[in-house]
Amino acid sequence: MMVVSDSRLVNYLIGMSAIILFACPVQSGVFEFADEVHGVDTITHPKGYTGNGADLVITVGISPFSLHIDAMEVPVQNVINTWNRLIPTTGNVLIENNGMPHNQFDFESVALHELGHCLGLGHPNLASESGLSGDDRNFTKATRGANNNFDLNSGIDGVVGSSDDLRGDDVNLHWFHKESNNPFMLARVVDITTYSQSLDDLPSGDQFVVNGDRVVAELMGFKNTEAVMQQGIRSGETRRTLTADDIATLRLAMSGLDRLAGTSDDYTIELRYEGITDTADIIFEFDNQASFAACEITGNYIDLERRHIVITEGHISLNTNFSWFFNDELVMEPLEPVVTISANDSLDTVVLTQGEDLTLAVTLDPGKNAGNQADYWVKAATPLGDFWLDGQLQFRSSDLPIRVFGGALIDLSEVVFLNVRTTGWPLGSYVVTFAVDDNLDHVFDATFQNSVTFIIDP
Ligand SMILES: [Ca+2]
Ligand SMILES: [Ca+2]
Ligand SMILES: [Ca+2]
Ligand SMILES: [Ca+2]
Repeated sequence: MMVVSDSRLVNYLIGMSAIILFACPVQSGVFEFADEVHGVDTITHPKGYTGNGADLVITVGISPFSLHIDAMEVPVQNVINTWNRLIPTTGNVLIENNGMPHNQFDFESVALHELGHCLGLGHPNLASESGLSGDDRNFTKATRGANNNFDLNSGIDGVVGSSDDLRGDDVNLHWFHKESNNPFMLARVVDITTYSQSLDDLPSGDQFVVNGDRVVAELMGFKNTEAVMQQGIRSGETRRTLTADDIATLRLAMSGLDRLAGTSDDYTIELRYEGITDTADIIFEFDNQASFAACEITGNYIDLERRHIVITEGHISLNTNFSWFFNDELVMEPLEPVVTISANDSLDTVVLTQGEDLTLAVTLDPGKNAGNQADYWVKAATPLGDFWLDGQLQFRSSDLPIRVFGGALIDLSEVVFLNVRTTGWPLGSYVVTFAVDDNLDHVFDATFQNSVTFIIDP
């Protein structure tokens, strides 16, 4: 096994304007170790990957020699959960009303970024390791190319890092979605059939690869959104959830040596919190070995010819000479969707006298499926057979399912869909079911459902 000649120190430095920069000779959309030396299409994998399909477990701990040990425990667990979930978000940059003081730096946001480096992800932007300054650091990650200089022209829109940038002979390092060149959207399949580094694969009209910078995001219609791996965070700001770009890069790695998803060399990743220890795969430590925050990694080639490197060690250093904010709220796992249906405000069986009023209502907490496309259904099994609520909220008798609605799963606090007098209703038992699916295919799956029974007595 060949040892990669250099380790990488990925800094998060601070500029005079209080803008933090994640620095170092690295590169995500871009992978660590992707450069002229190791190959621009080098893919770097988390510790433990051998080239065979596996469910990797990567342990994460807090050094017993660190300062701020107690305060770090909650946010370190939060960032572990965030990387485990791989949920793409927009609007992830919070500057106002985020529960932290303006003059402090959010440890959780910085920890999320540094942990990404320890998994093999580099900066999608040129960043401070380019030696450039100011806004030039926000151009999309590339090598200098044949003229040995960065060619930096922000194009007609004047926005650095967007699709009209003119980059001369610079060689792109950023993996992009071939169809969209949009780092804020996640393709269903992520591998080399859908993602590329070659400018020839850009959508027609695009000049260069877009990176997940916040100004570019705004230009593309996504407010307050920035890739977590983008270098640069301000005091008083939080960035605690991932974007599509962060996830796409990791998923590309997870497609394995053949760079194709769905084959036998694919792997999954589970980060596991080990508590206070100095023997985990990745260690957090306030040891003042970084000017602000940095992840030091070393790697081994597992496939030199196909340019695959695996991280062997990750150490995240932080500096105590800054005022840090430690989130003390453990982020709960988003749960499965919860649906309820009630009859006259009761979730249990209700007995009514014929002619009495009946109110049926539903609630939906979409949980981790929020925003996913789904079929919605309401079915009533009655003494006269099955009825289905249709798109006009009318019950129709049908032996085949009829859908209420198809679209995104959203939070419904309480929606009353029937409020009637039961005069003349047949006596007997009625079971009404509210169901949502984990898909939108017009087929009644009832992935998540709840029923209520009411009985009409004389
Ligand atoms: Ca531009
Ligand atoms: Ca150049
Ligand atoms: Ca594969
Ligand atoms: Ca369905």
